[in-house]
Amino acid sequence: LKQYPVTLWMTGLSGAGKSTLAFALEKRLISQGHACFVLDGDNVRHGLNRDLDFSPHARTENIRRVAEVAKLMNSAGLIVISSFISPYREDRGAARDIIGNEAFLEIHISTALQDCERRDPKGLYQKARAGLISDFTGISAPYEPPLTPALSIDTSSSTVDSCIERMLKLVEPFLIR
Ligand code: GGZ
Repeated sequence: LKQYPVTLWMTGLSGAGKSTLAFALEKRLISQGHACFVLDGDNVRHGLNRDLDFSPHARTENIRRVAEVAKLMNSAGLIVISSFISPYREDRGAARDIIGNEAFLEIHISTALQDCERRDPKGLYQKARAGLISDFTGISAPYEPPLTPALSIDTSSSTVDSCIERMLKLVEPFLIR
């Protein structure tokens, strides 16, 4: 074993930078010889969770299934980096209970709504403002920020590299050289 398998649970708005940081961190960990895997909307919502939309109930079920998969991957020895909006505090608490408190590291990607909306990489905020997407997080659906995250990262005021360094420091105690 080259790591104690933990789950880095990233939460934050669409466009906050979760995926960018998740894949950059995965690349760094793999280059150091650590087994890890990113779970995100692209590999989960198109397959396992293709039956789920963005209603509150479906988001809760999305997060529950992701947490169960993360738990399985942790028990297979992998470090998991999960990258979902996971807007509800209660759902993240349930994920923590499933994964295990000692293996759950919550990271708030805290980039402000106005910065996410200014970036709007997929044009989704513009569509949400125009009423073309309903229940859009930050616009017409809630986001409940974590109260006591292990780490809080605002990607509008730091480089990707400096964000990665902070996440590496957090996971460092769980890496075995
Ligand atoms: C929020 C939505 C919505 C609505 C589609 N609300 O920036 P993206 O595009 O690539 O990431 C967002 C993704 C969110 O899926 P999650 O599984 O992370 O959400 S949750 O944890 O709340 O279950 C966004 C896109 O899906 N998207 N419609 N209405 N984001």
